[in-house]
Amino acid sequence: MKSSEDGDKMKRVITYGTFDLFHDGHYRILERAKALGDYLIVGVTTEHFDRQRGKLNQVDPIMTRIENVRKTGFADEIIVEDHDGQKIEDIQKYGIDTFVLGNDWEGKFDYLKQYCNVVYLERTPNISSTFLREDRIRMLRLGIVGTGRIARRFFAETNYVSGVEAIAAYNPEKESLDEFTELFSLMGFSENFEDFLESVDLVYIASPNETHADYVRRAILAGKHVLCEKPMTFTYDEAVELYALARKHEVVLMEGIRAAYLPGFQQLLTVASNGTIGDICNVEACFTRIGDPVTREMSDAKYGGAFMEYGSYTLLPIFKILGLDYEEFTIDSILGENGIDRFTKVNFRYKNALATSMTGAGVKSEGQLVIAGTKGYIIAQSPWWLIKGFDVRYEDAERVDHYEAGFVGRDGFRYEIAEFLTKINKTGGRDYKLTSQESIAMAKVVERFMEIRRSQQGF
Ligand code: C2G
Repeated sequence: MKSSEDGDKMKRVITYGTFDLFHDGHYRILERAKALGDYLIVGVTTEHFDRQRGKLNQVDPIMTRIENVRKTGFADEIIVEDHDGQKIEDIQKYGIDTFVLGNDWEGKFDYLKQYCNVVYLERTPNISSTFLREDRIRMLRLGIVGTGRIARRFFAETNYVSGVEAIAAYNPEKESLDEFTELFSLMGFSENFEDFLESVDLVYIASPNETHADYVRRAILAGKHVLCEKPMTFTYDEAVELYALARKHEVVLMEGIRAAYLPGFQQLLTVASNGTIGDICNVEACFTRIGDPVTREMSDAKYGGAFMEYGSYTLLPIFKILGLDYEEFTIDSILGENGIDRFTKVNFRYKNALATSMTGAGVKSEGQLVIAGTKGYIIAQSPWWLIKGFDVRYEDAERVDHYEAGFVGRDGFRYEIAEFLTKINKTGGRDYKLTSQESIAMAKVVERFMEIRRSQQGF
């Protein structure tokens, strides 16, 4: 182990964080970091740096966050972290022996091992209310239902949204649950769903499609805010019922159609509506994937398949751009060998426009979103559901206006989570990114799709 520059044997430890809405998870990591040496330096992030690294929704200003770290009495020195690459500089500058972060960052900072020890301490699994403030905005405790692939990606992104802490997970399948909770230091519940609900303020539901609605209902009845993966329900009536139930219990219910919350998608909607391409005549959205044949979406003839898996994405731009007052819609699918729909087209007729949703599972096409107008068209290339930019093109093929509206992170979950918190904390004004009416309208198409597929499958 290195000693510090002036030759003293004092062991120097450094740790970093936002320390927003200070809670006992923060307190405990500082306490344990301090115990690893003689001198603890704490780096507190600036708002600008957090924005740059894509951390959303901070509440406390930096002075408050620094003051909260100071009050613990563990920090011998507090510094400000304001740029990428600073950790390497600080470690060398301060002669650091040990770098500490919580194990929600496990592996991410291993590159610092060439400079000092890197220690990931177990994050505090169940933050208590000891440090939670009484203010309107407080740290909210999140529970995750389902512990599969999507839940893992979702969990990683919760770290980038301030004001929420994932603390618990639920899955009746114990093996998958244990693996997940061990990996992320969460409390695990595999038996009583109500006990799980009791321990959290809000839930994210990422279980198999057919279990969504029941979990949503039970969570609402327990007074919890709910973010549910799409499709939330299979019927129009059930969607109406669940949103009404959420209103009655004064909780937020949100369907997790990630594309709706991405900054680039908001910009695309603006350009589509501000006259740039004139009157809109057609919207065409396509999403296909040749997935692994053993996955649920590729093999479950009842609840999987192309439309169930990707239809929420392709319906989204249609409903956002042309609205919900279509005159009629028709659905056509071809089935694969195992009974799933391999390719499904939904055609909408509006008074002055047409639209098509195309989804494929086990088939590949150009996954693009094209919006045709009387003055030009918008084209967002695959993967437009993770939109980072789009073009506006005109009759004159030479003329192309390019719009960049990227997002930070790999899969954009943090924007959806941030929106969920904004709604809960009522800091975001009117609900417009994905309204309950739009979500209900999607359920209506899903319902019709399921009827047709059942008759095609012969049951
Ligand atoms: N932490 C913890 N237990 C919790 C929550 C957080 O041990 N229940 C730890 C985190 O792992 C981190 C520290 O508390 O080590 C500060 O967490 P945040 O304020 O969320 O800051 P973070 O975004 O983790 O900062 O340069 C910034 C750092 O890279 C990460």
